[in-house]
Parts: sequence; C-alpha cells; structure tokens
Amino acid sequence: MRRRTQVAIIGAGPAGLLLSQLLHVAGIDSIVLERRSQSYVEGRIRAGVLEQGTVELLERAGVADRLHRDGLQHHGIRLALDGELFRIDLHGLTGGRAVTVYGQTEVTHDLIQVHQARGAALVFEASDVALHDLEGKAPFVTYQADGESHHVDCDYVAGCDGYHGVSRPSIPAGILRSFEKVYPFGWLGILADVPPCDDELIYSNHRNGFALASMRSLTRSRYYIQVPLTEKLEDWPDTRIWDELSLRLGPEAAARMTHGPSIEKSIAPLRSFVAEPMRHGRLFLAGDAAHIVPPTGAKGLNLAASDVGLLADALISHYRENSDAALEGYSARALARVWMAERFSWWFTSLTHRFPDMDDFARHMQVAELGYIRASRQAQAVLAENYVGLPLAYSARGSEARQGMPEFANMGEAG
Ligand code: RFL
Ligand code: PHB
Repeated sequence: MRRRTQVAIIGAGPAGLLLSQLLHVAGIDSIVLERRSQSYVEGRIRAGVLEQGTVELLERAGVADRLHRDGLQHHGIRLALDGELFRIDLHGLTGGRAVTVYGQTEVTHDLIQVHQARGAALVFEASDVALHDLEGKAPFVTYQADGESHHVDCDYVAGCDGYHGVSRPSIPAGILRSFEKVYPFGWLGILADVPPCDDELIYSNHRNGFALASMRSLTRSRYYIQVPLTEKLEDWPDTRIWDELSLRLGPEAAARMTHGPSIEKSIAPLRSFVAEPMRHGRLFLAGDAAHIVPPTGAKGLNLAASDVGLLADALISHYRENSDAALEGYSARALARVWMAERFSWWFTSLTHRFPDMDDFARHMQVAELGYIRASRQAQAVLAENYVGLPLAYSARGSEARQGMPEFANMGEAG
C-alpha cells in the first residue's frame, strides 16, 4: 500500500505521540509507526515527574485535562543523607515553579486516546521500518503491517524511536558522533498500591547505596533502590526491598511507609548518552533516540518533550511561513538544552549513588556537598532551578542558541 503524508514519525513513545498531536493542532499531517503493540506501549512503567514546560506542551496539544485533574503538584523534594531528611523548597527557590507528578504511562495513554478519537494514522506492530532517501528531497519510509508491505512518501522523517530504534543508525557513521557514560549500577524499581511514605519525593544517599521514594498517586507508590547490575530480580522478594528501602530512606520515612505486594518490579541500567547532530538531511531525531540521561534528575521524558516542542515549531514555521531557519537551527538549539540536562543528571547521580570504586575521600566529598546544599540557600537554588527545568536554551557556547530567547535573559528574575 502506498500513501503520502507531510511528516513520518517513527515511534509511539511520548516524543512521537506528542509531536504528531502538536502537528495535528497546527494542521500538519503525519503518520506514527510503532514497532510494539498498543498494550505493550501503554503498559511500560517509566517516568513520573513532569516539568512545567512539559505540562504546557501537553496543554497546547489538548491532552492535559486528566493531567490537571489527577496530577499532583509538588513544590519541593527531600534529600536524605544516611536516613536524615532535609527539604529543598523548589517553589520558593525558583520564583514559584513546581513539578507535576503524573506517570508517563498516563501521558502515553492520554495521547493514544486523543489520536484514536480523531482516527489519526497511528500504526502499532509496524515491523521492518526502514528510512530511505533522507538526503534527498523526497524521503520515504517502508514497513510491514497486517501481512502487507507499506510505503509512505513524506517531506520529513522524525526519529522518535528511542535508544534502540532504527532512526539514529540511519545516519552515516562518519557524520554521527556519540558520547557515552555507562554507570556501574542499575535501579531496581517497584510499583505498589500503597500510599506514599511522604507527600514529596525523597532522594537518599545512604552508605548502602541510593534510594528514591516516588509516587504515581495518593494510593500508588513507586520506589527505587540502587543495585549492582549483576543482581537478579528473583533475589529481591518484596520483603527484602521494603527492608532495604526502610534502611536507606531512614527512620522518619520508614515509620510512614506502607508495605504491600509489588505490581511491577524491574531493573534498569543507568546511562548518559548524546548523539550529535540531531538532524541529518530530512531526518530529525527527538527524545531517547538522540540522548539518554540517568533517571536521577527526572529529565528523560522532559527532554523528549522539549525536543518535540522545538521540532514542532520548526516544522510549523516551514509549512506556514516557508522559513527553514528553525529547521536548520533545530539540532544546535535542542543540544544546548540536552547538554545542560546531561550535566545535571550526571551530577545528581554522582552526588547520591555509591560507586564501587569509591574510597573514603570520595565519600567525604559527597557528605560535604550534601552538607553544603543543606546549609546554603544558594546551593539549593542551583539544584532547584535545574530540577524544575532550565529555560529552553541555556548554553555556555553559542550566541545562536540565545537569539530570540527572552527566557534566557529573564532567568534570574523569573526563576
Ligand atoms: P521511548 O519512550 O523509548 O519511545 C520510543 C518508541 O519507539 C518504538 N520503537 C520503534 N518503532 C518503530 N520501529 C522501530 N524500529 C522502533 N524501535 C523502537 C519503541 O517501541 C517505543 O515505543 O522514547 P521517547 O518517546 O523519546 O521518550 C523518552 C522517555 O520514555 C524516557 O526518556 C523516560 O522514560 C526516562 N525516564 C524518566 N524521564 C523523566 O523525564 N522523568 C522521570 O521521572 C523518569 N524516570 C525514566 C524514569 C526511564 C526509566 N527507564 C525504565 C529507562 C525511570 C525509569 C526507570
Ligand atoms: C519515578 O517516579 O519513576 C521517578 C521519579 C523521579 C525520578 C526518577 C523516576 O528522578
């Protein structure tokens, strides 16, 4: 079967689905091709924290009703050192900003609903997706679905197919540069239908390793503990996880922690990764297809959303104003923000995790830095403004990244 669209989007994660919806709102036609089934995509448990900029994009896409009803506004987070808690007042330190706790699973569900309600071209279980003629003026995408071969002619391809997708490998090796750091541990996560142990998230540095208390709602908790990558899930029955969480999060959190059976349990590796450039010919990469952050700063989904916001605007200015300046500048603008989030996620991971080669000196450095953050409002402000999300472009280099960016100039005042 052969068809034509303006933008072919590979991947129905949050990046691909949000891009397609933002384009639809602007009157631009697209198709979304997803390798997995709808139930698989909707069942994946991942991120939980949305920056204000991400919420604003979801509003613009017309998919924020449930988010506003069920999402939890958090004005602070807590940090812990060996079980002793202190608070970072995100709201007070950033001129009134906050984050919203609302699961990625819900965001994906809302986006799929809105696509299906309008009869959008969203194809699940599309196999053998391949990108062609990306360097020419008439790219096309081929795939298999329902036992048939399909051919989609398009103007542009958006590679939103995550770290393991086909889009990034479609850029010739001589052009693509990648930067990577793999951490020597993973996160063991559990989801349980029990009330959270605190009304805010707790990030804990404990000598046994990192722990995080998060949530999806007032009746559903999400917890993580740092584990060696060699660890097996079967060695972590629920009781062992609850005991370790109680120890690492400290007595105050433990006293309020409700134990219950896990409804999901998994181990995820931690990685920092960036591929440059994020554009090749008529292919534009967005989200995890171009970069990965360790989850400590809660930046992955938010970066995917900000990429897609930039890309949607660039495509809109191409179709409406016949201007390609924003498409030309997409990679540099997106990467300026990506590297800032990479830095923050790496720093927050380094501050809160136990590294296998860590000597007493390194441990003292972590303790001293957490002490400094606890004592200094200025140090807290640095953490807070990064956590709630830096403005669109914030780069040491590149006057080009600042052009037309009033958010940059206002940073100090608005927070
Ligand atoms: P996704 O979500 O990986 O979606 C890519 C989609 O592309 C499909 N695909 C293909 N489709 C067609 N053909 C192919 N050849 C394909 N290959 C792949 C895939 O099936 C998939 O559906 O990438 P996207 O859209 O860029 O979104 C990125 C986010 O999912 C990711 O950054 C976050 O989940 C990261 N993350 C967090 N981010 C936050 O902002 N806040 C958090 O609190 C947070 N916590 C987390 C996280 C990620 C975690 N894990 C498991 C990696 C916590 C965890 C544990
Ligand atoms: C989550 O709830 O899954 C979550 C929250 C904050 C993080 C990472 C993951 O930093």
